[in-house]
Amino acid sequence: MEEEKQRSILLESASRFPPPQGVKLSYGTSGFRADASILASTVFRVGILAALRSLKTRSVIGLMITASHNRVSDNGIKIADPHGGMMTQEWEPFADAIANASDAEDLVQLISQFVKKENIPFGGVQSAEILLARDTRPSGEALLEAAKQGISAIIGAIAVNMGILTTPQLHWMVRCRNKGMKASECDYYTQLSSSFGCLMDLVPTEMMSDAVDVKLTVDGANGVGGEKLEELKKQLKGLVIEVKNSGKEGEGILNEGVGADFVQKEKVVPCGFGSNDDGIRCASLDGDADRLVYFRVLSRNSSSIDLVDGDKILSLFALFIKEQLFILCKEEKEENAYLVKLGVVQTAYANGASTDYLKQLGLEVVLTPTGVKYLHEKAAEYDIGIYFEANGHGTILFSEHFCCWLEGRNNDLASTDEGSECQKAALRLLAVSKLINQAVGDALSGLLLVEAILQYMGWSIQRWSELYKDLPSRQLKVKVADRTAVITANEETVVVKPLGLQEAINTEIAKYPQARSFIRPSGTEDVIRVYAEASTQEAADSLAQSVARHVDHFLGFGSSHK
Ligand code: 16G
Ligand code: MG
Repeated sequence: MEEEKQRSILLESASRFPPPQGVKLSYGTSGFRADASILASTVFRVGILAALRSLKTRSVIGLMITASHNRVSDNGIKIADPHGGMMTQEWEPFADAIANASDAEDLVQLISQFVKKENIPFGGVQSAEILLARDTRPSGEALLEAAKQGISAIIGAIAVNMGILTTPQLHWMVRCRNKGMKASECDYYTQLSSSFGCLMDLVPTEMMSDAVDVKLTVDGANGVGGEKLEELKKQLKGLVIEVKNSGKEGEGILNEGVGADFVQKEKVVPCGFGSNDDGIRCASLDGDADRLVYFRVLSRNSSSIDLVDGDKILSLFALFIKEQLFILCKEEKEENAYLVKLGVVQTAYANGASTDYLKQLGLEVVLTPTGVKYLHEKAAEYDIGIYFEANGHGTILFSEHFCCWLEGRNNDLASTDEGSECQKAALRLLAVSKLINQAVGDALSGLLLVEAILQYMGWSIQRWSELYKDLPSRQLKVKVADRTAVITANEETVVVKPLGLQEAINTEIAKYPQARSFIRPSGTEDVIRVYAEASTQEAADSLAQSVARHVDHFLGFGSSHK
């Protein structure tokens, strides 16, 4: 009876959201993304999916409406699972199936089958709760309404509108709610500012020099990050932040010539920055503030920058964590010693010089395919797992087990060795575990950690940038008839299909010293991406060009190798 009622509610509400014609949607690396004008039905359906996910996991689920660094006219939707990470990959095929269901009948049929297969308590026997948020895109409000209607189409499901948030804020809230911890936006700012304050209080006095400028200038991509950073900075001591491209009326368009993606890919200053910023420390966020890169404007009369990308943020974090672990453990008696498993996770896009540097530090470095869900999963296997994509998305994960051990160690030290270097190291690591977002990469928390570490080291951005010298690289994209024709292996470093393409790439690579190149189908656009790295920029450019030509020859429109 209840099930009948549920079916008819679903049928009735789904018929109000007909799907767009002739479009095939795919959940992709970061949810569904498309031109906002065709997304209402998809968002409505993902609302249903989020409610089912909440029923199945008996936990709070998050639903974020954003298209991150993409154009302002695009939008997208993705789900945060109970632990605050991306939705489990096991549900992606179902997400694809319901997004592409041809009509309301078809949709309800798919849902009924899935609910039976997954044993989901359906028809009002249990309640579900979904936290909803959106970025600043104008299309967000109407899409949020569509998501709410999807959620309400499941009996017992409640949508809680959290308003405009950064993606990592929503993920953080979902995680906190499910752990029974404080989870409001205000709690988020308090946690970040107090753990940052703690790290700043632990900066050695001899490092409190003038070498590190207290001022940081941030490009907010004209998105939600700028607005939230203005809020956060009110609570910060010891750091002066100027936000440009904050998204205020008249300041510019979201992601247009601004933001972390633009700065990292184009390697030029974002709009609003210029000769007056020569030499100073600058950072750039992306449209939903889950990516962070730093840069320094190079000269008074050009737009060129010294880019400090995700790889260098990772290296700075790794260096700091390793040092604190060393201080913490060096005096431990051998029989008590706990061998902390520290690991670093990168993708094939990581600059070869960064991987060499990390290995020289004696760290374990592993690669995964592109996409946060893969890196995050791998990093979670360590006591402390640090992951970053070169594009600036990343974080540091601390295992529960390690955090408990660290709390215990700190308590012991507080009673036996209070104020010692060793205890300070324990306190720093505890502060980092609270500052850095445990759910997902977060530009705001990452930025505070960078700032605290630079103060600790007494380093300018230039000194940081000199940790190692990036190998010149080039990225290109090639439009092809069918990007799914490319199959890769070994964390995307080798092409398995089409046959013969990898051999062609190898022949090109062999022409240049210290060269590396790989291709992969994009997860967010209909293109094949080409990456090349070599000892000079000319060589990297030319290698990328020749690999792109092979891709076009094998797969381009009208190619003979299908
Ligand atoms: C998405 C991914 C990002 C990845 C990028 C690659 C998330 C949250 N974001 O933005 O990790 O680097 O896609 O894009 O997973 P591509 O597949 O188009 O190269
Ligand atoms: Mg983003």
